Amino acid sequence: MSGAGGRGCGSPVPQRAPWSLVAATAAFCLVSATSVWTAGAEPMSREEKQKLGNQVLEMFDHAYGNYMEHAYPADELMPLTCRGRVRGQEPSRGDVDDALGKFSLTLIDSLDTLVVLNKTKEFEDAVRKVLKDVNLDNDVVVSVFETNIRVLGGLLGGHSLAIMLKEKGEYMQWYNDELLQMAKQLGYKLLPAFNTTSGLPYPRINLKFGIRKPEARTGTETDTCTACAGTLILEFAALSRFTGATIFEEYARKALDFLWEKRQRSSNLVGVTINIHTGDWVRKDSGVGAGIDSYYEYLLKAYVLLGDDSFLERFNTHYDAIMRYISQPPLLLDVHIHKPMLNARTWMDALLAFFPGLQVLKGDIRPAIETHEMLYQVIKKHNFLPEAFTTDFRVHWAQHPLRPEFAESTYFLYKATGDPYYLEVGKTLIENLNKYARVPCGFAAMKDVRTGSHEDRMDSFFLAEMFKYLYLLFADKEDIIFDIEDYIFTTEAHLLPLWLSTTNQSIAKKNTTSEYTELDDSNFDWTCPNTQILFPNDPLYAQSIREPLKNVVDKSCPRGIIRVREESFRSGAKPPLRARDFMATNPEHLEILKKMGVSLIHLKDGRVQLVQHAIQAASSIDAEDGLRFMQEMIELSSQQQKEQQLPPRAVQIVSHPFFGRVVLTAGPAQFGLDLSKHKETRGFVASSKPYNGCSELTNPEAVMGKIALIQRGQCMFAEKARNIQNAGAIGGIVIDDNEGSSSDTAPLFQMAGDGKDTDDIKIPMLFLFSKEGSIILDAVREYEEVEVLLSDKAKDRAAILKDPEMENEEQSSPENDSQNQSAEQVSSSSQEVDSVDQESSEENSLNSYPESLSPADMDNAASISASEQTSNPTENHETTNLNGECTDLDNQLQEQSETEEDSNPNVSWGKKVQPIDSILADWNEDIEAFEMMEKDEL
Ligand code: DMJ
Repeated sequence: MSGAGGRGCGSPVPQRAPWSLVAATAAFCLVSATSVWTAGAEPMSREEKQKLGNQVLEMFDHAYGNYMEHAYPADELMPLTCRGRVRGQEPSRGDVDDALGKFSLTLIDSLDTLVVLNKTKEFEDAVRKVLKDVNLDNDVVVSVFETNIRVLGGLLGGHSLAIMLKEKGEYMQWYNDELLQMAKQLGYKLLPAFNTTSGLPYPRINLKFGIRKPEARTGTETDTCTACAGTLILEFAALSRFTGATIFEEYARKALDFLWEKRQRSSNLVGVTINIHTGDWVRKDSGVGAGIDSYYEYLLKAYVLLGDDSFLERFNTHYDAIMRYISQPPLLLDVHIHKPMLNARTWMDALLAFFPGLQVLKGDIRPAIETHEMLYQVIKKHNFLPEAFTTDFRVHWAQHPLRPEFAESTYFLYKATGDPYYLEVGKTLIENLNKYARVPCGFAAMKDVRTGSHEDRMDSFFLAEMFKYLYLLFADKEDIIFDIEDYIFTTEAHLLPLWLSTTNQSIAKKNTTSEYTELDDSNFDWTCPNTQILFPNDPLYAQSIREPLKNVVDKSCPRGIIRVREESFRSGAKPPLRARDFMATNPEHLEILKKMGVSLIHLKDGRVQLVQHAIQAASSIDAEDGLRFMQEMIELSSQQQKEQQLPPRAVQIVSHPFFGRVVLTAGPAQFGLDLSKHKETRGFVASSKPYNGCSELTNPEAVMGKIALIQRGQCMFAEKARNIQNAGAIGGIVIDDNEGSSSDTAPLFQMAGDGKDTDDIKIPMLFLFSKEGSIILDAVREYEEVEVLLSDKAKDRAAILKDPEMENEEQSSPENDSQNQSAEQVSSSSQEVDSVDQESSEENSLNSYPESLSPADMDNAASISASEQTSNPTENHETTNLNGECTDLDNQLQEQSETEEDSNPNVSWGKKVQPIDSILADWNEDIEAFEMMEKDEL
């Protein structure tokens, strides 16, 4: 099958029409959605949609305008300090900085957004700026993946729309493929990265010096992520087809071919990280989020853009595996590639939020609706999707860099279902962005969704993707100056024209990869569902799928999901001892441990360690129980670690000209007023004298009724608290004396007591690192009267402004945006104070375990020396049912597993007998994988 055609629902496909659905509806097997919906959630009026579309335009102007005014030609805007982020001039943020190549990243990433948002004049100006100012030959090491999706993709998206506009005859008449020439230049700069025997690219390249030369400072890496190597084909093929230079498409295909060859053959899954020289999987966990996500996306979209069947066959094979092992609706949980019935994590990352959108493109709507609904409930709880959250929907990693994936899926689901519910979802996203992320100089990433604190960061993908998807969500056909359905979205939402599939046919012919096809039709079970089945004349279809999930997040089981395989569950026997019930003082429990081959070691410091020696177990079944018990302990320990952490707190500056816009992440104290249980404390700040607060204050009149600022050091936190309390302070903020420290770079901790009874301390105490503290100190210098709110979570600005005085003040201050800008600047000046070493007892890590028995100590203790096991584990699945109630699914699982086994020749857990050394090898791999996961999480 050639050209844009390819395989489509088993019938011959005309050259273009079906794919014209792709960009807009992303549902190549779906009928246009709006024709489906007739009832259900209240329809949104055209006026309301237009109003929201205009709001998106205004927000884009705010983000783009501030970037152009305050940051350009830097790569990104730092919205809190209102300046450009220039690599080398800011403290390194590690890998994140590899996207920055001193090539005006945000401008290039924004090009095609300007056209989608109907800002043609601005687009024309932006293209001229790119051509005039952007240098692609900088001595800087960049990520091949990020440079491809953001810069090459941005240039190609810009070129695609430039030629479209030129053809229309009004704008861009001067344009002569200059962006394409730049793209080609960049393409050649990236090619040396592919100089490996495998054909997988090195993860980083020096734009000026390439790779493996002494000046290049890169080329010694051995590993890359699967998405990094597998997300090139759209941009590289487009470059080849636009220019006629075949080499780009060839290289990208070769990398994809290699990944396909290396898939784990029995599960058909791929790992997160691969060795670029040997092709060995370095990380064998597998999901649809971080590290793998767009590899899957590009297989399906490469099929759509290039019409090559082998890409669809590969995608379908992987998709089948994903739905079999990773999809546990509404969750998507990472598993091990070689033992896919074993979950590799108990948390999900935010990047997987793109997956429902991809499922729409695939035509598998039901699980897309389910996962999207679950994600939406997490968002409603925290205003944004945290970078990672647990299976019981607690925050695992609280950051949120304004990622667009959820908006992307919302857009595609709306196009597929026409359900106005998704417009309401979009409206919520807009509201939350304006309420919580908008700052005077753009939009700031959330440092912590729980407190509402910000990070001085606005990533380029926010402009490339977020505004595009939000605008398109509310736009009618006539609101866009071209037909969006003629284009496909790259992973960075850049637009590539579908007509590329029929351009340069010689390249297409030369590059078919069908020789890798090894599959039969049974792999296509998930392909192209009939729209009649998807929407069986039922306009309430999407709603009926969401309904049972209504409270899935709020009512989730506290333990979340732990999926472990267990033969004894199959036969109906109860496990002898669950980790959560275990008590080290219970003799019966100790007896069971012994039977399972688990020994209890009392460590010198009073803690207890568990070690399993399967060979010491009473039987193979007991040894297996022991293994499961140890796995549960590991899960439980990491959960308990998190539960014992006091969440961070927020210091919010509420007085003029901040009005609640500045939120600082603060560490809590283990003593004093608990802000999570009590109402927040609000007051003006005053510095204590002495500033370290280590003796009776000499300025009680200044701190009386106020929140005292105290410097860290020289005495215990509790002593400082007592001294300021005695002087009449209503709260205290301890500011780190470690110059330059920041919650960006140092882990937050809680202030411990002094080992004595601290019940006498009644006021709330919070800790700020020096960088955050200096924002308050600078504000005091500039405005004298600075009022702050100490709380567990930043308050909505509307609530802050309820104070009528404040409301008047803000209204009467039209200039306050620009004032805030400077006020929000993080001062680099620091206090002239002696820094004194802290006593170690003063600081108690949030992760510390003072108690004598903690399963946390068992993480590394699951050592298995030998085993007499002969039977293979099967699966036990404890999960949340669709009504959100906790339930034990023994019986259901028994049935489910049996059906699975019948229908899936690859799954034969309960039947096959695995040799002992293979079991041991597997177990060791598990333990390695668990340890690895702990280390490199995302
Ligand atoms: C974007 O740069 C791309 O969508 C990429 O594939 C992964 N996600 C980021 C934004 O979150």
